[in-house]
Amino acid sequence: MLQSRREFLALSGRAALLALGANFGLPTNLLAASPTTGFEKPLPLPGESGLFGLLAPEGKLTLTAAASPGAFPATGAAMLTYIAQHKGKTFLNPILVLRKGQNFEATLVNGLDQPTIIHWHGVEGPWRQAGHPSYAVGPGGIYEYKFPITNRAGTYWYHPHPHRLTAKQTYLGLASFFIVVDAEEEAFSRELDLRLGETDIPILLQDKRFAKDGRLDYSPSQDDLLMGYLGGTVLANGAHQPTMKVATRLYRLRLLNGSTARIFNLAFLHGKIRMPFFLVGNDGGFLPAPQQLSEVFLAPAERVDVLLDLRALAPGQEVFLQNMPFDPMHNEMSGMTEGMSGMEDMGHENADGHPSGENVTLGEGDSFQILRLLVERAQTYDRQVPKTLPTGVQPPTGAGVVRPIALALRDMRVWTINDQTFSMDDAPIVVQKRGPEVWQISNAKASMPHPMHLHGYFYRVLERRGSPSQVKDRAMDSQGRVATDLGFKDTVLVWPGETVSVEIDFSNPNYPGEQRFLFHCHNLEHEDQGMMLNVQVNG
Ligand SMILES: [Cu+2]
Repeated sequence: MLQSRREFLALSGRAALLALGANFGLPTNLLAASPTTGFEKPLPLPGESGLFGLLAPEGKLTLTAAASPGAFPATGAAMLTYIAQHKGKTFLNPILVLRKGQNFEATLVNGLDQPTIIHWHGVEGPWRQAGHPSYAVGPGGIYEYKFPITNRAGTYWYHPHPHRLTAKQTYLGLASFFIVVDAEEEAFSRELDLRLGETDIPILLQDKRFAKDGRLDYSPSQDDLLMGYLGGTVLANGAHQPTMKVATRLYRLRLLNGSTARIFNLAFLHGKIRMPFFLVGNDGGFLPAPQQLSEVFLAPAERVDVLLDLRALAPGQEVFLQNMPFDPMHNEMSGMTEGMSGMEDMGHENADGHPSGENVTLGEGDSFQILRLLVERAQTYDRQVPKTLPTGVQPPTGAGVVRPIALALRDMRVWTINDQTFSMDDAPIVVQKRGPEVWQISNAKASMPHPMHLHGYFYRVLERRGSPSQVKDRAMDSQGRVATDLGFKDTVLVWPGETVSVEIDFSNPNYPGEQRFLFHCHNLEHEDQGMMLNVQVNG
């Protein structure tokens, strides 16, 4: 495996860069302070203020993107956050909670030393409200947002989207949840006695590298830009191997992969036993019905909304949210060498083959623990996972203009969509008529998985063809769809060799005039390197 990796590096002349030896894990002085057993610090939970505080805005909100000293839970270093004041309280990266039908009004203040703009990921709004990079504002600049919330109830999020700076700014801290609620969703929560921040927990998963002083280190090599920037430490709500104290009842966990590149394969383990869990929602809100699973892939930008039943456990017992082994399928070299994986090995050795104590990294498909749920108390809880979910989801029809989309690597150097890369002023995809289209997104065999995101609209997944066995094994129907393909998606993971057909309804009447949205890979290194196209939707 490493052999072929090195062949690639030698071919591309990048071996020297790898040998520089970035620090992949927590700084050693910090590791010494927190024993490697881990799981001692509490999971940062969304409270009434502070980092990830719950903020249901009344009136206009100001979000200032700036460095916040001491804010980073893992090390106590500075991190970038969106800072907001609301009703006398200060919030950092507030978890915004909006009601469907409400007007959302916000001012972005750029307190950074470079351009920025906020993208409300999965939140419907006309393109000027959606954080297109052409609207990025410079240091000290402001941008005004105002639009009605028309989404289904669900777990959305927000992060920066300036061209070529999306990965860096998101990585350095600018990311949080945007939760939409409605009456049906509230009835569901009442029925299961769920409360946001207590038994309904948003959890942001991100992998990171650190500088020696504990600050986040975003310094991708040329190779990282091609493959994605992986970190050796996986954080939940900014904390490394935290513990959440729980009772013997049902919990709702809203898991968001906010990593720039890492794909997770998540499971809940009690000892060696995999706890079954119920997938109830994904990117675009509730599924038609709960799906019982034992593991789930979660690519960058995807969300899963799961119910976990802890009633079979006793106080003192624990469950770990864990990454389960899988093939990350970095097959970009398979034209020359078969059967290799890739990045997951590069941290263990320098490019010259000598083991390096510094470069301890986590392979994408490795097994590792992320979060501990520790049962603290017994509780009488008699609610049941419902058979159906609140909002009716009509099955997709598969009708509409068919548009083939090809994802590939050009000259071993740059990822392309239909052999093109991003140009701010061009719109290679033009939706002539505001109706349904079927996009057949094909990923080359010599490739890597690409989580493809569309702004402004949702996908309905129609089918998966040519799926690798680890995906095919999870198919729920003859179309090859997996559980997370049901319902509405804004980011769809396309594995090497796979063709994923999605239906997109472009007839949103709330977007007046010509629109210019984005279609891009949410491996943010890929996006910043140009794996992104403008999509013009005619008025
Ligand atoms: Cu990609």
